[in-house]
Amino acid sequence: MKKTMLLGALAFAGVMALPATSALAKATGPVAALDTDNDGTVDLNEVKKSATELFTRLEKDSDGTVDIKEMKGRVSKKDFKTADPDNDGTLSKDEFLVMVAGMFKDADPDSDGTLDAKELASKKGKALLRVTR
Ligand SMILES: [Ca+2]
Ligand SMILES: [Ca+2]
Ligand SMILES: [Ca+2]
Repeated sequence: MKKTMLLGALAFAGVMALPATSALAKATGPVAALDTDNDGTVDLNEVKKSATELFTRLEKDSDGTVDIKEMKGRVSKKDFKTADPDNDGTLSKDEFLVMVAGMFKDADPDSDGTLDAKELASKKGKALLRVTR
């Protein structure tokens, strides 16, 4: 009985492993796009990884910072200002990631450190996605 269950579990694991490596990944949407460890939720590390890639993409002139123009309306003027404590009109990668972490917290009302599909679909979740990918 035990052996059968183990074999069943192994077969199941094999089936589960397939979609993850194929182009037809199980879920679509923002969670699936960001969920690199495939646990069904998005944590701050996953968001930061994607946000870092976005920062590099936005940073057209490669001077190590993004200005509000390079942000292309992804954040409001007010939020940009808040994220720029040294007021030099640009966000360094550190400033950018601090902003992203703050928005992650805002988007996580149950404070469990992860965002599920519902949290990402909220207003604050969407705001976070705009600076994440
Ligand atoms: Ca995850
Ligand atoms: Ca700055
Ligand atoms: Ca949460």
